[in-house]
Order: sequence, then structure tokens, then C-alpha cells
Amino acid sequence: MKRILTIQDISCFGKCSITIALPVISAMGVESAVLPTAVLSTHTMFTDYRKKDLTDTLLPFAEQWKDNGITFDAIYTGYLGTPDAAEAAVKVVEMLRRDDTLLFVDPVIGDHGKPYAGIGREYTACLDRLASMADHIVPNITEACLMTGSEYRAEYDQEYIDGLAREICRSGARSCVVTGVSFAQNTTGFYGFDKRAGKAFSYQNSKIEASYHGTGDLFASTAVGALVLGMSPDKAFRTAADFTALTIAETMRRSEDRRFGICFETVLPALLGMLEENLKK
Ligand code: PXL
Repeated sequence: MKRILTIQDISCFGKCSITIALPVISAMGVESAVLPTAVLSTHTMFTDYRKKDLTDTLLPFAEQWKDNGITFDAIYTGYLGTPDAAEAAVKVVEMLRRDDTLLFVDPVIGDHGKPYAGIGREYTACLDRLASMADHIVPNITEACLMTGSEYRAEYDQEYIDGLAREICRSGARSCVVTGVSFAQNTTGFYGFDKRAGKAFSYQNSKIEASYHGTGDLFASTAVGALVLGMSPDKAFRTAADFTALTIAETMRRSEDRRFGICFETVLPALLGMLEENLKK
């Protein structure tokens, strides 16, 4: 059985990070081991959240796994929250990565042109190290700008996005997929650059005018699961984009409080159908 290690927080309420990665990756028929960087009462979009930091457990846990010969087909990092946790994540990757372990980095540092609460420059610098080791990195436009020190633009063209993706690949990442990219008013999708192939790839589907917390985590979890199952990057990212779009539509239909996150659970059967289709082609 394929096995992914995910390193990110547990937000006990609000569906993001591990509470998305674990069920989605498991539903895809892939084992998901977790290394929680912190436990939070909710994600940071709620006011007055409580947090227990677990950074000091990361290396001892990884050491015990190494001593027991435990390895992973992929390591997937998400929200790490502090420079210390990001630095520890780099060490965990160095300790546990085999030659063929895929490193998938979701640099969760911001959205809508701004860094998330508590994310500063020091943290972004630690992420650069992780990014330089990555097989795939999946920033949204805000994150790509924060990582490259570029000006954030709400309106842009393909050349601007292509420049961001190539700049991130220049720092060492093998492929960079910029998410939440709209090249027309009624479409949204991703734009990627694969350094090894020297090729760009891009996908747009219809845009639903709503933004929910956790959609980036859903996209990343689905993409890394599909990659580990053997799908080509182009197909894996398309599958992730289609599943995310379906989930947003389902969430809108249910119209719960936006901060409560996305209703992906009832859409999981559709994801399994997409996997079957895409893996047999
Ligand atoms: O969905 C990204 C995310 C993950 N974890 C925590 C967050 C956020 C985004 O704000 O606050 C704790």
C-alpha cells in the first residue's frame, strides 16, 4: 500500500490541514501517517483560538520511525505555523526521505494578498529551504508573491503567473503549480511550470463565485494522493481541481457558516469515480 506522511497542524474544528488530508488520502486508498505540528481549537480565521504547540515532538517522533525502518512514498507539508516548526519539518524530511520519496509542499502562508495571522518574514525564509527541496510546490498567487518578494496583483495575465512559477522553480523546486488562477472572468484553475520538462501546463474550469476556507488543503491532499497512485502531474492536478470545484458547489448548496469549511465528505464517492476514470486511461 502506498503511504504518505503529512506534516501540518490539527485544527480541531473548522476542517483544514490534517482533518482534510487524513480522510481524503485514506478514501483514495492510500495510507496517511500524520505528524501534527500543533493542535488548535479552530483554524486561525476564528477569533481567540487556543493552541498547543507540538514542535518539540517532531524530531523525536521521526527518529523513532527511522529506527523502526518506517519510510514514505511521499511527504506532504502544509500549514506549519512557526519558523521553528518549519525548520523541524526540513530536518524530518532530510531524515526520512528516500531517493524516490516525493516531497510535496503546500506553502500555506496567506491568501487575498495578505499573510495569515502570525506568519512573518522569518517563517517565509524557513519555507524557502523546504521549497528548494520540493518535487511539487503549490502556492496560491499570494503565497507565490510572498515567497518571491513580488508585487501582488489582483488583476494579472499569463506572463505574470508564468514569471512567479518560474521564479519559484529557480530556487530549486522541480515543479511549481500556482493555484486559484483565473485567466477569464468566469473560469478558475491552476498554472504550472515543470522545470525538468521545461514545460508549462494549465487548466481552467468554470468559476463559482465563493471562497471557502480549506479549499487549498483539499486541492493539495487530492493532488498528492493522485500522484502517489501513479497519475501524471497534469492529470493529478486536474483531478484535484475538478474535485475541489465539485466540493465548492456542494458547500454552496448546503450554505453553512463560511468559517466552518467545505463539505467534501459527501463528494468523496465522486472523487473515487474520477480516480478510476483517470487511472485506467
Ligand atoms: O487552510 C490553511 C490553514 C491551515 N491551518 C490553520 C490555518 C489555515 C489558514 O488560515 O489557520 C491553523
